[in-house]
This record gives sequence, structure tokens and C-alpha cells, in this order.
Amino acid sequence: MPLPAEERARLKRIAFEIRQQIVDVTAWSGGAHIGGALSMTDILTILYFKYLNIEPAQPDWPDRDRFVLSKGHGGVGHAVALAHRGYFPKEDLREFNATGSKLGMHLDSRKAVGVDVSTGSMGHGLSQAVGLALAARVLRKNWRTYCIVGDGESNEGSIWEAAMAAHHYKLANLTAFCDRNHMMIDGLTEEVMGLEPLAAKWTAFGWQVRSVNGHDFDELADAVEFALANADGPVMIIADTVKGKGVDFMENDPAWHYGGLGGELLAKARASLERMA
Ligand SMILES: Cc1ncc(C[n+]2csc(CCOP(=O)(O)OP(=O)(O)O)c2C)c(N)n1
Repeated sequence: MPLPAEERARLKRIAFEIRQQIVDVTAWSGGAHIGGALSMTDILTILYFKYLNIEPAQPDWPDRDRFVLSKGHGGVGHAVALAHRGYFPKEDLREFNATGSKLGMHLDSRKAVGVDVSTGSMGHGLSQAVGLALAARVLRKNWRTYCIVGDGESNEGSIWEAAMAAHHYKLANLTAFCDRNHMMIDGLTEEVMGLEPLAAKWTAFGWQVRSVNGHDFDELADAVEFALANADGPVMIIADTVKGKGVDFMENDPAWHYGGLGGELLAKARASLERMA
């Protein structure tokens, strides 16, 4: 079902602001994993501004939904989303990745407010999400666990061990997204280590799979609603996205996996986001 027009417009506005801030923080910090942060911005937006049952003023609220950024190198996007949701002042983002800062390139749950799990070593986050989902069952809690996995990250064998466990334990309280931007650090996923047929792989591992446009809030919402209504087991939402989404000179260029925005590049990136908004 389509989202109400006002809600779609609200989410689009927030995603635009988050992308602008990701660009700013990348410039301030000297460099960040910007391509993959921009590709997953709409997923982060719909989670943090529609679905996650959280209390930013009470980050340790025991009944909160959990979120794991398995592709932890996207910390710049996660940090910006957390600041926008009110976990800490946006001003703190000026210190992103500075020595001694609470906000490192890969976010540390002991330092960054609102981060449930430290990630960055790829392939581990989905297993941790499985653990959190199992914990909710053992504790008889209703909170849900959400996780974003990278497509390049899916080369890690541990992702598929987690996939097997989630199906084995029928974790219907676990919803994962694959940020399917078709690129990784050093090129196209299908050239480095082919993943296709990806949806069929997750289905074969026992997950219910939804394939959506990862920049379309209506499609993302439909898929999450499906997961919320589903009691049979874990759901994988394969979100087709564009690496560098919104910044014309970054889009679909693997060279922008990580980069800085010195000189004129910051103004160019901001102008591109304005044009594409
Ligand atoms: C275990 C491990 N190996 C290597 C890396 C280095 N690394 C960081 S990002 C990346 C590629 C990730 O690709 P993908 O998951 O598709 O991320 P995205 O394109 O969405 O940024 C690699 C190999 C790492 N962080 N962890």
C-alpha cells in the first residue's frame, strides 16, 4: 500500500538532509566510506524515522528494537542518522574520526550513543543480529532486530552461517536488508565474486525474500510491513541501490567507496544533492 503523501515527503526530506550531512562530515573528517553510506541512506531513514521502536533520550531502554550495521564501514551514514534522530548533538559530527572522538570511522558501541553493536570487521554483524534476535526470544521480549548487510560483505562465509542459524531457529523477529549497490571496495561485485542469483540463495537458506528498489520508500515500507506480519522466519529485503546515490560524480563509481571532499568537491557534491532532491 502506498505511503500517505505527507509521510513520503517527510522521509524524502529527512533522507536529503542526512545525505547533505554525510557529505559535510566526509569533508570535515578528511575522508569516509561515502559511497556505501549514500546507498543505504533511504534504508536508514525508513528504519530510524518510521519503524524502529526506540527512545533516543533513553538509549539503553531494554525494550528498544536493536539495529546492527553489519557493513560497519558505513559508520558515517549511521552516525549522521543517529544525530538526526536525536541521540547526540549534530555538532558532535564535527569530530567524526578525529583522534579521541566518540565517533570513529567504524562505530564503537561503548563510545557512540545509540549504537547497539560495534562493527567494521565485515561478516560479523549478521551473526550478532541473530544473537540479539535469539536473546529476545529467551527473554520473552517483543523487540525486533534489524540489520543491514553489504553485498560485497556477503562474500564472507560467516554471513551464510548466520543465515543458516536464523532459519534453523525460525527467527521471525529478525529482518535484514542487503544494500545491493552492486559494488564493493575494489569493483563490481559480479566481477570480484559473483553473488547472483542472490535472491534464490537467500530463499534456499530458508529466508523469506523481498526484492525492492532501495530508494523507493513505498517499496521499502511494503517489505518491512511484510516482515512485521510474517511469523514464519527471518526476512531478507534485497534493496537495489546506487552507490554514491544523489551525488552525480560519485554514482556508480567504485572509486568513491572511500574518499574525501577537499577543494571544490564539497560544494559540487552539495549542489548535486540539491539538483537531484
Ligand atoms: C573482514 C574484513 N575484510 C575486509 C574489510 C575491508 N573492507 C571494507 S569495506 C569493503 C567492501 C565492502 O563492500 P560492500 O559490503 O558491498 O560495501 P558497500 O559497497 O555497500 O560500501 C572491504 C573489503 C573489512 N572491513 N573487514
